[in-house]
Amino acid sequence: MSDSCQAPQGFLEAISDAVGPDHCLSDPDLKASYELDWTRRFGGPALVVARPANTSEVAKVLAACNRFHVAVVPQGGNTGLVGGSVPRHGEAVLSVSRLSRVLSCDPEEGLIVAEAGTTLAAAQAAAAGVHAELGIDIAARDSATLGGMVATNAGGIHVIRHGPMRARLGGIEVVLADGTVASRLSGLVKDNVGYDLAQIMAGSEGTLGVVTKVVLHLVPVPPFRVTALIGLRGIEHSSADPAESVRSVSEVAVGLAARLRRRVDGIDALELVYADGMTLVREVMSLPAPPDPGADAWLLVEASGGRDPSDMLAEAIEDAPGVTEVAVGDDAGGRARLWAYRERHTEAIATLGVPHKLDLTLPMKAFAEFAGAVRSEVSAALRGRTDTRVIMFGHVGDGNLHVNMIGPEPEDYRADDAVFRMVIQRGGSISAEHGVGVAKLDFVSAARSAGDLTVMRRVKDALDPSGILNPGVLLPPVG
Ligand code: 2HG
Ligand code: ZN
Repeated sequence: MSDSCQAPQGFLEAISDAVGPDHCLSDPDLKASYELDWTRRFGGPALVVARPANTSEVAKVLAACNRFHVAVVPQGGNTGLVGGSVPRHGEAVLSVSRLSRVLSCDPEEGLIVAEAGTTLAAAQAAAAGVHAELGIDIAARDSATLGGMVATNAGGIHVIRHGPMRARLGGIEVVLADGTVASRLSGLVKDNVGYDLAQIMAGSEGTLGVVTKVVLHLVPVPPFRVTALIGLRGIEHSSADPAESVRSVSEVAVGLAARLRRRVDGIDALELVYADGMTLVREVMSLPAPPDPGADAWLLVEASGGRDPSDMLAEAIEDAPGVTEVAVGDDAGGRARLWAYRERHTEAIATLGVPHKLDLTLPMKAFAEFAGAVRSEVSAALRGRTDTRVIMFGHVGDGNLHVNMIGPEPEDYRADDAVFRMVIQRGGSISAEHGVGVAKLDFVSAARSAGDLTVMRRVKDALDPSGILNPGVLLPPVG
């Protein structure tokens, strides 16, 4: 296996023959944007970047990598946050960015078929053209690609209503390590003929094959959609101790989220931001004051359906413990203005430095206690280092909290490990929606049973016997 930037003789010619010389990039300047991930924490030199235009070119690239034993990293929009889609040690990069066509969008069948490099935003626009939606949405929609979203089983803001990417999948086309094309694109909802190819690939992080086409289920555009941003203050503890005040307002948020789900039909999103993140986002993005600018946290709720959910929402929010002020958006512009406070967190945090991003799920009963305890555990792990900023936000409706830390060096894992241990102790997940990549490799064995890992390894060995596909990602080394 080649693991340096020295290509085996004849390999670059084979790639150039497969994709054409213009799309076989070996110039360092041309390769640069494929070599570093979005966070700037992960990356390394690529042996070559291959940019195939279609499935048969993908098959040729993979067959060449297999023949020459060259490791290959599949890459979509390079918006991954765990180092799973960038080279580490001189692997080849296979970018699907040129596979970007929407092939069909059929509201009668309720299906969209698109190539893997299609951005989420482009697929959403195609769906909107037939008065439909995808039922999945993430802040990185303009760059994230459908293939990458399948590979990471991306989640996002509508998971509580429509599930993560694997729940949206109606079919797939994938190229295996040896160039074999496996395709199941019928999109039939009932189709029980054996193993489910799409589900095997969802969440496999480029270790089993390269996704080339994706079939997704559509949902109709609801006639009514309302978003509310709700200011919250902690009520059960004094706010003298910052950890207790985070915990207290988190308890309020978890309680309100549960109440809204009980009382309001058609909840699409339940998102949470805290005061420190709100202050940062407002400063960096020059956003106006939110409702109750002095609140400890804000819950963003969105609901939609065949009837206007405004009254139901107002009744559920009224008199709810800890609620201070509310702003409502019921048209596209008004909703977008409220979403900006939540969605622009990632960009705002990136202006502070290279973040450590921990994407976690907690059981609901552990969410508030965990959020209150994170900062002291991080500080203990870093032995009192005081220049670390911890900013949390996330999808409180499904227990998914994003813990961002700025301060520790990129390769300093002490705080990451401490937080992962906290999550495992509380029965949570170390990867909610971003995947494992290289960032969480050390915790996979703690997060999965031995038998589970054996199945994963055997599937990997069967589909990629030479181990050329994204080695070092998702599966921890044996032993
Ligand atoms: C989001 O929810 C994304 O906006 C990114 O999952 C999370 O930046 C992050 O930590
Ligand atoms: Zn998220």
